[in-house]
Amino acid sequence: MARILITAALPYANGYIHLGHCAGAYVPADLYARYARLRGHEVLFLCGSDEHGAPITIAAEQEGVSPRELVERYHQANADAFARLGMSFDYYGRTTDPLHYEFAQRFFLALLHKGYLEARQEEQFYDPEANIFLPDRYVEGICPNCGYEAARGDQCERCGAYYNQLELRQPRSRITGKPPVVRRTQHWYFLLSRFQALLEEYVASRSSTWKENVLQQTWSWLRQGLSDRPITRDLEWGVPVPLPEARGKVLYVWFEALLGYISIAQRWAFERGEPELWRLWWTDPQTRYIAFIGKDNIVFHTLMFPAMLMAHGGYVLPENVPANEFLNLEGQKFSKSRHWSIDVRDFLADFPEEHAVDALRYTLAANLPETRDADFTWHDFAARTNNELVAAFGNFVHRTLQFLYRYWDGRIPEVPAELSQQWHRLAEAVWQGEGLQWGEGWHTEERAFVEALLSYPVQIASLYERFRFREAIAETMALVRLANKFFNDMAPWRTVVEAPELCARTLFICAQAVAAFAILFAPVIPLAARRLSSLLRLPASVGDPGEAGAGDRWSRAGRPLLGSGHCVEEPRLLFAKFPEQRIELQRQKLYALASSAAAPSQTEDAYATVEDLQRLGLRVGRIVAAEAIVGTQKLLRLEIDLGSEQRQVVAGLAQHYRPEELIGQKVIVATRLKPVVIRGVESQGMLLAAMAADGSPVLVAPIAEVPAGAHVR
Ligand code: B3M
Ligand code: ZN
Repeated sequence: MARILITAALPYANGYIHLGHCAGAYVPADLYARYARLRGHEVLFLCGSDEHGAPITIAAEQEGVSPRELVERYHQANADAFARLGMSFDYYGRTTDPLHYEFAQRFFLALLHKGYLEARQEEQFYDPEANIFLPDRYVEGICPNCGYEAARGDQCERCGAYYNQLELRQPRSRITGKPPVVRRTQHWYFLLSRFQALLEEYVASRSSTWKENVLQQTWSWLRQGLSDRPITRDLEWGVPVPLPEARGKVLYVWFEALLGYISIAQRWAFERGEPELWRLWWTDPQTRYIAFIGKDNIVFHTLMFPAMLMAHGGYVLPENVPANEFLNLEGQKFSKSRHWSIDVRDFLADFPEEHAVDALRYTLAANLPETRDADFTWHDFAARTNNELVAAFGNFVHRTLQFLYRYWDGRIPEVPAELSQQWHRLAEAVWQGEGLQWGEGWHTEERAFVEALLSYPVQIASLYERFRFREAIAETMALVRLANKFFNDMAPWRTVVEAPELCARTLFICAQAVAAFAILFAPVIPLAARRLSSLLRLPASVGDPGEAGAGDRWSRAGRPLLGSGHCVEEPRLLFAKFPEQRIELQRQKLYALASSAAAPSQTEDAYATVEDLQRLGLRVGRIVAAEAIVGTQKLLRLEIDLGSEQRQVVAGLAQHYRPEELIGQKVIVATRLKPVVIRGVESQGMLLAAMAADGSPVLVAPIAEVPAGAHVR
């Protein structure tokens, strides 16, 4: 058995956790942690709140509270939400923990003494009115690369360029709105460039198991060449830099938050009364460390954190960093500012039923953005619950248990001892990777289904091991469909009268399948799995799939765990369908909230971006032919020369222009609109026209000679 350390990205304590966060890092991490426990591995699963940095101080200002009040509110709220969502963290800590301050400061000094930190004088924007040096997120200006007017101090949200804040044009302080002055200050740099070769070797050694999206981003940073990174900031709120000459400075949040993974292990050990136990997990080379994160944290976990640990020495490095892509919501990006979000706490308030948590976990897990962005829709949530959890899985379990209860008083039927013995032998062979030697006496359908019960757990385990959770869950549900097919094909409602022995065998096999599902579904719908385990009165040897210890219970799935005569409880439904009107209500609530927030406001989202404009593909065109469209009063069919090509456009101009007066006119055409057919004529673009005072359209044209096809920017 292995010792597996699992961390999930520490969410900023500046807002409520929403479903997008869950699909990014947290549900995958919990699936893997629960699976690993079921394999009998020793697991330490850690997470906690990231409570420093500009994301906290800006949110605190926006909410009119202190950073301390902000993190107190959201740390607790998120810890509660995660717990109710079944996130099985062994500890959910926080970076305002004094243990964290102490550890991060000691770590900083260790790197300083080892010569991996260097103090450098540099120029930085300073807001004389607010009397504060301006960290990157506190400066806005015109992007030096693409001209975006609301670019942040370190990276442009629109074109993605990284730059030094001093390169911003027309910079302004986000605190006072005034232009800042440039002042000299001193910051300590982590000499990341020193680790270029070691990191290339480290990443190369992991390339066969890391996900493509993680490798791409990591190698692109390595190919550009790593530069040293400032790891201190002129901020009040944060972990103070432990040097007398660094008064008023704190550790850069991304430097200390990563160390939070270690300090939370220290807190966990301390609370257990074994304060040194954390070392076993973080410094023993036998530990396997898996870091689950969202898409925009990759290089901090595949380059920055490993380099910090290499510099210090003695720590295990991430074996894998399985980052997910983004989850969208009803086709749009999650957005706090536009209220386009479903916070976990809101979901739990609207769906208080216990099976709703499993339904949400199942919906998210079955559609994780593992290799590309995915989309959460309320329709999918209802479909997954009603058609898969209720109508497939719940149905199979219920009719099996009901049959046992009705015809065998809830006892597992008697079958020839040879059947169980053979079955156990076959299971051993499967997990040893050997071929199956089937004996006599199996009906064709029995053998096919028992073979599936033996082979699927092996396949599904392999998918979990490779963090391919969508497929793992799809395979588990595929096995459920095979179980339903087996039940239907064997028709126990008929054989109970016509062939009772065959019926007994059918129900014996189905009961073992139900027991298998209690294990195989445990990582993704743990509450239902637990309820099912108690319905089955699963013997202690199988243990509660959610608990640690008790060896490799996963490999027991698919074996005849329930002996003849074993008594199960009276069946109770595991899931209930969600009625359409309840789902429709949620959709309406989402749109209502979003439209209230979408009222013209000064947030970035209200602005279009230059990129939006460019997507229209505006170009100069020359009208070379024009004619009225027969049977319409308003429409003209135009042929437009765009230099490299000619387009046909339908325009509502017939009441404002005679066709002959348009010939030769230069106009502006939106060329990248989806072609549409209007009254049988395909229109491959749109002309720009201004509205005159009387509302009539006046074609917009260039005021000087430009060639047909010229791009409009
Ligand atoms: N808090 C970013 C985020 O919330 C950052 C992760 C830190 S992990 C050490 O996704
Ligand atoms: Zn830009």
